[in-house]
Amino acid sequence: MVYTISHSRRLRSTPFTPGVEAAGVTSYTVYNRMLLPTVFDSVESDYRHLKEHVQVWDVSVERQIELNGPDASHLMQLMTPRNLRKMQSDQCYYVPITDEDGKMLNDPVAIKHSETRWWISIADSDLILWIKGLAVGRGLNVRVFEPDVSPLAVQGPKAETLMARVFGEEIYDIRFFRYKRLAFGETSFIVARSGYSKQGGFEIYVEGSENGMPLWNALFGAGQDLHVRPGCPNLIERIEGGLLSYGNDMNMENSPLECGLGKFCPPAEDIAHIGIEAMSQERNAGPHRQIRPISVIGAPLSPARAIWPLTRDGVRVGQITSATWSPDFDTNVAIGMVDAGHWEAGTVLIVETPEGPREAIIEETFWI
Ligand code: THG
Repeated sequence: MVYTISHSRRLRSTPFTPGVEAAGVTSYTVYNRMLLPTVFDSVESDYRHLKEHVQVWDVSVERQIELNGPDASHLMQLMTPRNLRKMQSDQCYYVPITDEDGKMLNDPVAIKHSETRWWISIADSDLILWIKGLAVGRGLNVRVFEPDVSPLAVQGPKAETLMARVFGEEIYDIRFFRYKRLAFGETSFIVARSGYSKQGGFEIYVEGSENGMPLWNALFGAGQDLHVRPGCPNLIERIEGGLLSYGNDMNMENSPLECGLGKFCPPAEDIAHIGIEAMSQERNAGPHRQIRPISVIGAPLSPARAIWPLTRDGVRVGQITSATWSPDFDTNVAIGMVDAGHWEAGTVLIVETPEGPREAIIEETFWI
């Protein structure tokens, strides 16, 4: 089956789309109503290259929502169980966003500019509608809008070398999940040490769409000898690393504890956030199910496109939500949600794949 997706204003291109298309993108997905490349060469050769060299990723789909005004910090803390009290104005935090039942609405990265200005770098859900509703409903003095900001990620073991050539030696002083504002030509961008891979790297928050292609061209111009290539979040690498995908591995039926994000939300009764009652009840009782790393035994499987049910003695005990073959670990790697009593490492379950039933083993930790 070969088909294309019709483009229109509703399915947004990005400031880097001309570069992505000239470089020969072969597959896109849609994320926040915008194009997200998923494959350039092949998923496996993109994976190999990501782990050895350096890639430039158009992750404009990580749309920013700006909170701007006197109540910005209050609104930010209202939305997340993560304690923001000690967060500095050069930090980024991975923050679960929960509804009134303590269920996940999104799992963005929050970027703090100041007490009165934040960006929320969202995963794939219409979070801006919830935030605007909260701001209006609570009568908060804050503007909530999507600024013209498009993240470009530089990922891989040679990311530091490439970034230092374009932005200078200050790159080396940026710590994990911290940022600096660095000059680029006549303008400057926020550059954070972060990104949706475990290979290390940076995210550049490109302000002004017109600055997109000049930055793209500068990175490719400076990195020829480093074998720089365009890339994108890689399915194999992100499963090996246990990076969760909202809408795939969890959705608004799941809590942060179920998602294994409890470490980001230690109990803090003095922090008023939406869903706090539900979360403390769940913390006391323990979550009913949890995300686990799972290996699926046998020959290489095609990537999961839908849920694969997990059973034990014929009884449903969970589901695999992401799965693919891992060349480096020589097994099928997967992320799944497993019911309490069945998620202990070493437990053997049966998974129903499109290629038939297979043994599935709960792992202790993700692979990288
Ligand atoms: N970067 C930025 N925005 C994003 C993503 C990103 N928005 C969408 C999506 N990705 C949000 N989801 C995630 C998931 C995982 C991480 C970041 C965003 C992540 N996790 C690390 C981990 O789990 O090892 C580190 C978390 C931490 O220690 O704080 O990086 O990628 N801008």
